[in-house]
Amino acid sequence: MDSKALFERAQEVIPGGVNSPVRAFNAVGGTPIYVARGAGARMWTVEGQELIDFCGSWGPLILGHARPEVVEAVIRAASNGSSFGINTEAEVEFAELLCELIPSMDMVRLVSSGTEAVMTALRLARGFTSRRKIIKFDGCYHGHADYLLVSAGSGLLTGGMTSSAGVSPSAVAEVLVPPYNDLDAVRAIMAEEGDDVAAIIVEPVAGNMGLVPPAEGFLQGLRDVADECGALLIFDEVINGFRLGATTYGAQCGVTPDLTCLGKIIGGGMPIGAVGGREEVMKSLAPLGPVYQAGTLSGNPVAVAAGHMTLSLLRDENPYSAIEAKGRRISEEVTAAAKAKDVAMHCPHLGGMFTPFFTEGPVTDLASAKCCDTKAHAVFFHNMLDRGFYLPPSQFEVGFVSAAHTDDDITAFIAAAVESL
Ligand code: KE4
Repeated sequence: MDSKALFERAQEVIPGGVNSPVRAFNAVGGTPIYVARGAGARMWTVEGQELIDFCGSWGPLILGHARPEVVEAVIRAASNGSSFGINTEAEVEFAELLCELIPSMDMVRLVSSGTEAVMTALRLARGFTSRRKIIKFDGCYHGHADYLLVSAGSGLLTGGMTSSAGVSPSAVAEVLVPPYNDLDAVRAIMAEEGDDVAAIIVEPVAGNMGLVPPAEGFLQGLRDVADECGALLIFDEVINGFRLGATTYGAQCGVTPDLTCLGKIIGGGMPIGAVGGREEVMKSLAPLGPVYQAGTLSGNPVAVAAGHMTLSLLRDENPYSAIEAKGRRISEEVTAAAKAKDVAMHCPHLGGMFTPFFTEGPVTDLASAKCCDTKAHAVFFHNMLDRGFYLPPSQFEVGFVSAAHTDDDITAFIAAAVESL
């Protein structure tokens, strides 16, 4: 059955035909693809079209699809039982590995998604500080918990929404939303409400309005203002974690958060999330402390096996400088090609993360991201897809180079991008 027929069938039984809105191709138009299998940097659609994948399942697949060692670890774990709902040695070893690789992480709680990790972190912050307010940034996306669906990025921004139906005004009344990279706006909020702000949560490198790195001094400024007001600083590293090195972005940039949320890469493609940080804060979590949190499949042995193998390979193989070099090539050569063809597009990168922004100006926050010509992006997306390259189907997401992409893949990508502009 081809993608078109599958999508028609899917829409009969799944809302919008998808299990996550961004997969519906609404931002780029056309029928969404259906994938039959993946291997390394490639995926094959149900029609048999070979695609070089630069979405990487929205980030988890930094080692590429079906990395043999990860597959074997999953098979080995699953053959011993998929879930027990009671403790295993594997989850202890994985928690120890996370705390070994992330200096700011004294303790960690495993969950099953990035959304769960963020929900837990914010409940922890409110419980630990006995405060109610949260600061999150315009255009950052932290999963789909009610109170975070306010001026969020990713699928909401892609769909032109800034919040969601079904979210009660009271749920978001205590969420304050300054522009990303605007430290003065944060200080102004803190001057008014600082004594009731439980936490500032931020994507240290924003990835849900496209790639928007922190301005010089922004993260340290957040650390300082959080300390001045007694609020916690939470780094949502669901995208950033293990992206630029075998640790967190916080560890690499030298700004230490109180809590870090993880997901994506740490599960190696399996459902996993984690929240960890200062022991004093983490010990507020049940059953030790008064902040409740739970999960049937938390610390699931199959997901933990995939994550442990993935992080071990990243630590031992250290593919990051090779990934960065490939990301740099894409950024420099695609941006140069757009300039040469007088196309209003530039393609910043950070490590293996990149976004082709269809706008003249720099993108430093949500307002500037919204200047992008999403129609031009959609044309580029399909031109690339027709040439066998799969990018995230949204202007407000990030493309990912993996350890599985070869130099030839990058050369071919750039050639196709030049033709597609
Ligand atoms: P999940 O609940 O989807 O595992 O994680 C939520 C989340 C939290 N924090 C950040 C910084 C995130 O980027 C995400 C999820 N990312 C999106 C894509 N940018 C997931 C794709 C989708 O929603 O289908």
